[in-house]
Amino acid sequence: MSTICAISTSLAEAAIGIVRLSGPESLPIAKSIFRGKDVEEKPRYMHYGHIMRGDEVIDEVLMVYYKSPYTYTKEDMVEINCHGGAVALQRVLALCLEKGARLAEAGEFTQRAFLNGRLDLPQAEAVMQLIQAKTNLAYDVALTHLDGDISRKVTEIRNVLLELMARITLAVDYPEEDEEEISYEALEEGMRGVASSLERLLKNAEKGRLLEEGLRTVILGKPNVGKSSLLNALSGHSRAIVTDIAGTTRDTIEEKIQIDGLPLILVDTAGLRETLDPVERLGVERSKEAMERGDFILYVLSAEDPLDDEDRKTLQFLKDREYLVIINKVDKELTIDVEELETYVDGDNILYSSLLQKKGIEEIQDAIVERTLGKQLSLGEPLLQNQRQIGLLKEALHWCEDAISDLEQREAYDYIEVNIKGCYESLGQVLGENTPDILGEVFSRFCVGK
Ligand SMILES: Nc1nc2c(ncn2[C@@H]2O[C@H](COP(=O)(O)OP(=O)(O)OP(=O)(O)O)[C@@H](O)[C@H]2O)c(=O)[nH]1
Ligand SMILES: [Mg+2]
Repeated sequence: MSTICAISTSLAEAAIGIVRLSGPESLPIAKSIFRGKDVEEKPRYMHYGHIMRGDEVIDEVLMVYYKSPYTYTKEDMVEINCHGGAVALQRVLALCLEKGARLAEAGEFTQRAFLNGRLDLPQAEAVMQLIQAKTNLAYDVALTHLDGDISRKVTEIRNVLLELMARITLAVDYPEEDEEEISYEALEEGMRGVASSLERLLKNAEKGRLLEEGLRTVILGKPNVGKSSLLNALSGHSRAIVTDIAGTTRDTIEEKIQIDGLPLILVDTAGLRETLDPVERLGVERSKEAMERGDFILYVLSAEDPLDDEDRKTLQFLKDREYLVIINKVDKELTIDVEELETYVDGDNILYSSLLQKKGIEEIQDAIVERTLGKQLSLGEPLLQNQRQIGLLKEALHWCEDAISDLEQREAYDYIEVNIKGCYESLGQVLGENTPDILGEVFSRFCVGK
């Protein structure tokens, strides 16, 4: 294995920067360019000294030696804490290269950590996700992946599959053993359990997508109820024009915002009403399209307007959607019939605001987060975002569904086993494995030689 090195920190002007080495030659290379106390004797200690090219001082540094296998890559590693900024770092790096290290490729330290078994593949992928996270929420999700939540869940599912395969193998290959033969019903039940676990993971992954792309949140309601005021309140500046003229917003307006790290694409729309004005009518059409394409709907009503048929028509659609109803203008007289409203929508989804007086905005923000990601995140199920993993899970689900339909048809066991094995192997690829040791598992579990 070659020894790799790289600048592991930013090249921007900074107090310190780190050049990192990994591989068997890390220590010899480091010793050949370091003048200071002997680094070999005390791993994990910071050693003060200078990086030298012959008699020339290159930089004043602190150096740490990490002894294999207790390192990030499980190989011998050295970290040289140099002065920050591009010059010092590039000088030290160049010297390491001269002494025989090779420039690391992108992600190569983490790749080695994976190849040497310190991280599994989803954990290695989580490292990249951590570094790339743009919001607190995305970062927290990546942390749960680094902690191994994906592997735990996938392994749990695989263990079920392994058990089923082992019992099939036993029934097919060793029919003379008096272990009770597994029934079609039991197999079917097992595979249905696996299917629903996979479906849950994939459904959660849909939430993961929202974290990356942003939750399309469409603000709907009749003219003049305060839709544009809501967009402005949530985005914290005057993005959309607000007037007391009904029909002010004629086209959909989009604005990217974040609430507690949840990225949102807010869409303000033209007020819903029957109108003869051709421009406004087009706007209303677009509002309806936006409603279709939205992940989440904020339906705004005015406290002083009774519900009308236009409202009723839209409210009916909300049941099947993720939504909140916001009764705005509560600074005015509350003439809206909340009881009737509750025949259309869940009372828990109704919030009150006075955007004019800046009241109720925080409650709206909290409710959006809670209703979209909050609940999901606290469930403790992994929130997958990685397309490779999602693709493999879909593949696994496919095998699983094939197995179930074969079971329903009472196909031969070894036929069914192929599908179960396909499912198992797809999941193995999630973890970065290729060859499952099924036979070993059979013998260890069932003591056939007995
Ligand atoms: N009293 C009161 N007025 C409000 C409140 N929120 C908004 N308004 C006023 O209501 C009027 C309409 O607000 P907008 O935000 O433009 O309403 P809209 O739903 O976007 O209207 P259209 O774009 O025409 O469909 C403006 O004059 C706002 O100042 C509120 O909480 N209380
Ligand atoms: Mg408007």
